[in-house]
Amino acid sequence: GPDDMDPATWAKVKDHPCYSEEAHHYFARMHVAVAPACNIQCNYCNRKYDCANESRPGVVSERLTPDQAARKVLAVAAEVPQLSVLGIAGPGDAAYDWKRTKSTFEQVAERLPDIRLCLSSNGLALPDRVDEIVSMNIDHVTITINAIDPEIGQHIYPWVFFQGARHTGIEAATILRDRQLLALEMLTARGVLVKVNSVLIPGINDEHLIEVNKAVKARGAFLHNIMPLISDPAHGTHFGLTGQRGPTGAELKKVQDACAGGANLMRHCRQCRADAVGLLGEDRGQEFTLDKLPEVIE
Ligand code: CLF
Ligand code: SF4
Repeated sequence: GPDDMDPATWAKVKDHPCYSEEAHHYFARMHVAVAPACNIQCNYCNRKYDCANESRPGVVSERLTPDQAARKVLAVAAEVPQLSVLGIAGPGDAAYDWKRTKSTFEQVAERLPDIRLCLSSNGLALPDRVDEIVSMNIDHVTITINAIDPEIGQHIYPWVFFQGARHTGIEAATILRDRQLLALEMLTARGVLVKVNSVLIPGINDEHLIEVNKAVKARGAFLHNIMPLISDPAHGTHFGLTGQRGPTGAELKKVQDACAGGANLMRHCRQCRADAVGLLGEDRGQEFTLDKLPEVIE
C-alpha cells in the first residue's frame, strides 16, 4: 500500500491495475498484439498462440500493425474512461520485435500523453532497449524469469537465439538468465518499475521459485507474479505433448506462501490475453476488433 512506498513510486502505481491491487478495481488496461516475433523457445509455448510468459496460452489474439494498434487505442480511450495503461505482451517478445513495439508506443504517446506504457519480455533483448525505454517514458516492465539456475532452466528453454546464433542446453539457459538479471538491474537503476513473472511448473521449478524470488528482490524487482502453467495437449506445446501438468491451486499457494518475506507477490493476475481490453477479469476486446474501428480518429 501507499504507507511503505515513496511518493514518486506511489504516483506511478496508483492507477496501474497490475502493480496496485487497489487500482485493479478502478483502472483498465489494454493490450495490443503487435509483436509476433520471438528470440527464444519456451517449452510451454506454441508460437501460433499468445506469449504465455504474460498471457493466457492457447488463445489467438488479433494481430495488428503499429498503425492499426494506435487507431485501436484511440478508439478504446474514447469509450473506456478507466483506461490507464497500454501494454504490449506478445504474442511474441515485445523487446525483440522492437520496431513494432516502439512505433506503437510512440504513436500512442503522441496522441495520449497521459497513458502509461507497459511492456513484457522474456528479457533476452531487454538490456539493449534500456536507454530507449527510459527516454520513451515506459515506466513499467515485466520480465519473465522461470529459473536462475541453468540446470533447471535447460528443462524450460530448449534454445535461445542470441547475437546471430542459436544456443541450446545449459549454455542457452545461462545466456538467458544472465541477460534477464542484467536487464532487471539496469532498469531498476534507472527508476523503471520491474515486475517479474514466473510460470510455476510442477516438478521442474516449484521448489526453485523461492530462490528466484530472493534473487529478483535483491536486484530491485517491485513485484513477483507467480503464475500457474496452463498446459493442454490441444495447445500443441512441448509440455502439453509430454503430459506436463499445471499446478493445483494448493500447490500454487504453497509456493507463494514459501516466498513470504521476499519480493512482494502479485496475487490478482488474471493471465490476460495479448489483446485484452478493460478492467482485469473483464474482456471487452470483441467490442474493438479492427473491423469495428473508425478509419480515422480525431
Ligand atoms: Fe498488461 Fe502485464 Fe502491463 Fe498488466 S497485464 S503488460 S503488467 S498492463 Fe496484469 Fe494481465 Fe496479469 Fe499481466 S493481470 S497477465 S500481470
Ligand atoms: Fe513463446 Fe513468449 Fe516464450 Fe517467446 S517468450 S517462446 S512467444 S512464451
